[in-house]
Amino acid sequence: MNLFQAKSAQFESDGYAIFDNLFPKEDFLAFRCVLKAVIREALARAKNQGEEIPQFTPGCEIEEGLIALRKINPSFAAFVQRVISRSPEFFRLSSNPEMVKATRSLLGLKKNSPLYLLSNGVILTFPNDVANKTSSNFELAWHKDIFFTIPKSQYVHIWVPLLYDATVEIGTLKVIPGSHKEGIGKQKIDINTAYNYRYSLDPGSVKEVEAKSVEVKLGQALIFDYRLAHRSGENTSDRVRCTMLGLMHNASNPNFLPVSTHYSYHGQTPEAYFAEVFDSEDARKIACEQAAPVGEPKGGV
Ligand SMILES: O=C(O)CCC(=O)C(=O)O
Repeated sequence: MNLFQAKSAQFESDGYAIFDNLFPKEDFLAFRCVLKAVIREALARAKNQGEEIPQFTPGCEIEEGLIALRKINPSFAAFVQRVISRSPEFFRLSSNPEMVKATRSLLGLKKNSPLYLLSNGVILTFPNDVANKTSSNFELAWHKDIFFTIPKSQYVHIWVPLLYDATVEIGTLKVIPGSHKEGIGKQKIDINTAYNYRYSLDPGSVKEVEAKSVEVKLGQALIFDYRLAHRSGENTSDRVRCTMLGLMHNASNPNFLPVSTHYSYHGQTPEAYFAEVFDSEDARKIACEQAAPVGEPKGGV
């Protein structure tokens, strides 16, 4: 049995598999450097807006600066999360060729079968901050992602630590091994909550005693079946948990349909800008209609 066959057997029985040494060290280093630069940018913005920035140890932008930013205003941490999630350094990690190869093998696909990446983003979870469930602080209850993405699609879920090993203390992912065999499961919808928390598993249907915290080392990738029940662990460390989240859909599946996305501009929309520059009534009309955002991608970016 070769490595991919062994991983596929585990994926089939438990619903997940961990792959080792997928990422070159320099890709993590490049990501870390850019993350620090984005944090410095957010700190400068906060300062320009009159916020008082606490002193922090030089070089400790991630460990101290990011936490300080979130305390000043969660929107600064959200800025960091949104920018780093669209950085070339993150895209390089999220389309790592070895991870793509592993995905094709788990989905039983051929070498060049088309895959479709969706919901790729960086997830930040702040230490001991469970009460603040916002887009810059992920803490999800038991769920499956089936209704968060393309209906009836076949895909894998990818979860990768980006800065440190994902230990129980830093709040690694919890899963229920084998729960993918139950399919969609018993789910509930809550429309009075942020989008990331909308769909969850009925607590009575979750076999909590079978839950397992899956520790994932830096360099490894956790790849799991789209039907696997999973939830966030609690970050009880003093560091920010920073992970890659992404879905890889099998684009050869007959039910697969690519999406069109709507952007939320978190400020002025292009039409409002057009109206400002050209004093256009038509652009102003559209800008007013856009007052409410249409949809959000998973990950809250
Ligand atoms: O990283 C986490 O804490 C949760 C991620 C997750 O469950 C998801 O994206 O579906």
